[in-house]
Amino acid sequence: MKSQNTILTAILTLSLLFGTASVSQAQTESTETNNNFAHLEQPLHLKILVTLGGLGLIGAEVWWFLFSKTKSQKAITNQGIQELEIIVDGGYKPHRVVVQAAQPVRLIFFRKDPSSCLEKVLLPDFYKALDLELNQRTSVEFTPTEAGEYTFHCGMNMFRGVVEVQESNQKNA
Ligand SMILES: [Cu+2]
Repeated sequence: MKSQNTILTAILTLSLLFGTASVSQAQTESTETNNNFAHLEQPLHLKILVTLGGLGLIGAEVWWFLFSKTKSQKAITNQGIQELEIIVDGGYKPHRVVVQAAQPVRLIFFRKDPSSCLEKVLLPDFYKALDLELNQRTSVEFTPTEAGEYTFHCGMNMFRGVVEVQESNQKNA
């Protein structure tokens, strides 16, 4: 429900923005015909600048995705449980968690972000759903049986993280 509302709001905001843009465009055009301000059109270098800015943003985003993928963190085993704290603040930090298979895992979500988007975290592969209280730590425990990559995400699937389960290398430990 909430997600639908958010999407609706986003669409409304966008259409408002476009609406405003076309109105100002129309005004510009009428000014052009009425007065002698012939050069109201934006100069070419400005257009290039805007285009380059956009490309730069796209590049930054791609770079962030590639770079952030390497930002993984290994869980530390404490009394037989692999434990790791994940800060929930504009996403999950770290958003890639490395654990060993066949050993209990405890993830502690520390929510610092008031946005309702992040109030829930779901780990569908482990059948877990958590409600996160603001400025509190909420933990979840599960034991991954097979190596692989398992995603966790917020209620609307906008923010995601990965639990990377590695083949257990200390079976007799
Ligand atoms: Cu969300």
